[in-house]
Amino acid sequence: MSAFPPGFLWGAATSAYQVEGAVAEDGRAPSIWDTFAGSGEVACDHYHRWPADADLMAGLGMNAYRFSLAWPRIVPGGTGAVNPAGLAHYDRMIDGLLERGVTPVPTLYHWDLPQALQDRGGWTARATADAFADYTDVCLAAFGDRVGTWLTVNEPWVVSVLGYRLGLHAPGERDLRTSVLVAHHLLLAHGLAMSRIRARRPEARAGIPLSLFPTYPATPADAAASWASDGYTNRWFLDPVLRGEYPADTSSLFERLVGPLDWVRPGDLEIIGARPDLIGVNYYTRRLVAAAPQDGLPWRVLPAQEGVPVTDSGWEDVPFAFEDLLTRLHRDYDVPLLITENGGVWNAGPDADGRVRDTGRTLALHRHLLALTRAMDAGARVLGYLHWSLLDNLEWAEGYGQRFGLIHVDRSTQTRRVKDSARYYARVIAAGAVVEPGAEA
Ligand code: IFM
Repeated sequence: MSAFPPGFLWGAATSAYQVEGAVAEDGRAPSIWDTFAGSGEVACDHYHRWPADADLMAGLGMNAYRFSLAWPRIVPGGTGAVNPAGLAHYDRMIDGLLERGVTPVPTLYHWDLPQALQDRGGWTARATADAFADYTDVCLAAFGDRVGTWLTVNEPWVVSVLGYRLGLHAPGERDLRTSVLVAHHLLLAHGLAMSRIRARRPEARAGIPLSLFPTYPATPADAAASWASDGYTNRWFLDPVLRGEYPADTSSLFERLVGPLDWVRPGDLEIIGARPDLIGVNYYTRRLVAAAPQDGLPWRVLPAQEGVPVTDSGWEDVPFAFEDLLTRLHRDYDVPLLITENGGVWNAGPDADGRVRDTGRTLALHRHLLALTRAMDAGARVLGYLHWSLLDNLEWAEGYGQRFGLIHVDRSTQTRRVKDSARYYARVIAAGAVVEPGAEA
């Protein structure tokens, strides 16, 4: 493929708690992440510095920015009173992006659940999905005139598994049954939000960003385990959203492990399965799986394999899996795709001359974009590419040590430095085609 189609979105992504800071300003109430980690007080100070950050985006030629709206700023109690100052902040930011030629692509929920809702059961309570639908309505009424692309619930697999089975993310619970229940409520929240978007803004396009892991058997004998693991991480979310049903094999597995999934009510799957306009693809790495039980599940995800390149956080850097994923999504689900996250950790900092030579990211970006074009050549319908992340930001429980940004952020001064990878990305955007890395690598 020589060039990307007209209208292709080129940009980068962030989320509120990871970049904004200003956690106690303008009426924002605490979220579950303030309670769980409390490390987002300043973050990248994007709440105050977004105009300069938007200038940087525009300067790099980006025509889209994925950010998240903070529920605890807009409806601080989770339900009920709307905070005008919270709305005003995003109102200014959306206008500021549009003035710079940058399309706003907001995510409605990127993990910062108002603590007030957690106190009432959080995502274990079905009422939280209803509260999310009402909060979606508030956002649509405020921004729907200027926002044409909406993303609902970011990565329900990560929220339900890391937050409720492994205890690694807020709210830190460790129970498989609760995790499966929460996954259903997150999917229901997505479905209810979609119906509000359709009702208020039928012309808008909307979908759910999913964390998707292409999964491969370690040996031919591990094929069944690999498929089961794929059901757990990928199909459990893709199938209900795009086919209106949970995959039968994973349902049986869960029923065996946790008993009946009796929180699924009649009609839920019709709500969840109302066809979205797109799936947001968050892709980072593959999974290699062996048929050996681990942590209560009948498979084991293998560590990075010897000889396979890894990022600075140890994730295998395997662009072929990105291509496999996109062609598989096209083949099995035939749905438009928006790459809502792709990237990795490369921790390079400024050299003595102030330049950030993050060659690893530049090379990975180049190879992932080539994989993307191959998948598009094979038929995948891709609406845009939003790199994770715009800025070095708060990597949740990992803190600030993992740098995912195209733009370097000095933690003590908040100085921004455009990394070499961002300069390379700007050349791709300007060309509308995947150019070779040059001086950047
Ligand atoms: O930083 C996260 C993001 O919030 C959600 N997707 C994965 C990223 C990298 O781990």
